[in-house]
Amino acid sequence: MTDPERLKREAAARALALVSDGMAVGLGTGSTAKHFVALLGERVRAGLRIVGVPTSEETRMQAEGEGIPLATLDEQPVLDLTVDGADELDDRLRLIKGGGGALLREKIVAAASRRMIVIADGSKRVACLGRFPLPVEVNPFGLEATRRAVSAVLARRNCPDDLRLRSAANGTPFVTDGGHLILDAHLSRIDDPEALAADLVAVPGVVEHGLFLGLATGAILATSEGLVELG
Ligand code: ABF
Repeated sequence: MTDPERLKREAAARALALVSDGMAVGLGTGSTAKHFVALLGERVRAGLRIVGVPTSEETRMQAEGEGIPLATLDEQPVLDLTVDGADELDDRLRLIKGGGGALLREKIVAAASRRMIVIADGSKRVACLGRFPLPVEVNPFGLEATRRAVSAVLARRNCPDDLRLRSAANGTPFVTDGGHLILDAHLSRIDDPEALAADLVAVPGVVEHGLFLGLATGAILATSEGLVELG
């Protein structure tokens, strides 16, 4: 296993210690969450009784393959714990998520969870959010009008107007599990995440954005010097 993968697995293994019998657990998406789901699968096969709620179709397929009992969020609307990755986090546990395109379900699941623990390697920790492009999930209807409205928000917040429609590997627009598109905002830094988040959700065509504010309750970061826990 490469060094970054080993660090991600260490963070995932620490998060696994937070899971106990009878819990409803939100299952994140991405390469770090994938380690968590794999380790959780081992525990389930050894007798742990939990129910998982996946945050993406990709995670649902992995969890099914691991033999983890699954429920929908409608069947299990309150979760004890969600464990998920992040693209960036700051020391106030504010996050950018959505690089993998699963931000909408990830945010709905996080908001339905009593605890939301971020697992990541230490490189994801930043002093100021925004180096990672901020995903803005939009309805395909009226894409150009929505793009202009999001640009106007960025101008008002003194951010660069660099919005790029995300493409899939085959060059066609990337489509989320919910059938939406993603505009990635290349901002370099976000000085006031709360204000930007409020402005973005006020745009009618915006379905969600990748700023997760006040949702994470803790973070487990694996660094070459060992595990760092926040929150
Ligand atoms: C998901 O996976 C996303 O919200 C985030 O974009 C990404 C992090 O992926 P990785 O763990 O592969 O860096 O949690």
